[in-house]
Amino acid sequence: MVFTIALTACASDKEVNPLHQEEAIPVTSHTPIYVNMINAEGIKTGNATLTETKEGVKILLEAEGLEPGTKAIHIHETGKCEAPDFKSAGGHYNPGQRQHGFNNPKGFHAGDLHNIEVTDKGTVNVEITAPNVTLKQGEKNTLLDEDGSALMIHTQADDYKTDPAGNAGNRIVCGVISKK
Ligand SMILES: [Cu+2]
Repeated sequence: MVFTIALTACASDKEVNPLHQEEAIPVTSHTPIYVNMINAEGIKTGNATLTETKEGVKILLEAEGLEPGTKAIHIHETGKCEAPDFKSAGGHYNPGQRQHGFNNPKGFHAGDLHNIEVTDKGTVNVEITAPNVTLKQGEKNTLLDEDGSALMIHTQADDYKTDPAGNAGNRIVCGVISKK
């Protein structure tokens, strides 16, 4: 019975969850976004689950079949992953019109993220928090704008400084972030 009530509340845009009313968190932001990650051959190589939290958007990323080492990962501006080069995803998501890089005085992009480590087995299994974006539609920094956005892994590490893309090399894995 309690479960039924919770489901009903989730269907509404404006209701808060009756089970946690003191927190008054909008129910829509609880809906996770599931992302298929595809490689340059267009084959699924992993997945990501994005969840709205108080700290920002939490990204749980799992992937395999990658070259070991430190890799850049960013959120790009367009939710379109056309293999092999993924240029279709555009530049970094940057609603604040800043330059690239955490160590750039004119930085950084909302879509900038910290590098990830791919294991010797070619796998990655990480939790990343993107503090400057949201899944709430209608906000200036939402990942779910009209054309969505994309989660992108590169061949090399991000130097956190070089505009516009941190010298991160080619785009190798891409996943569309969108409402459906
Ligand atoms: Cu990138």
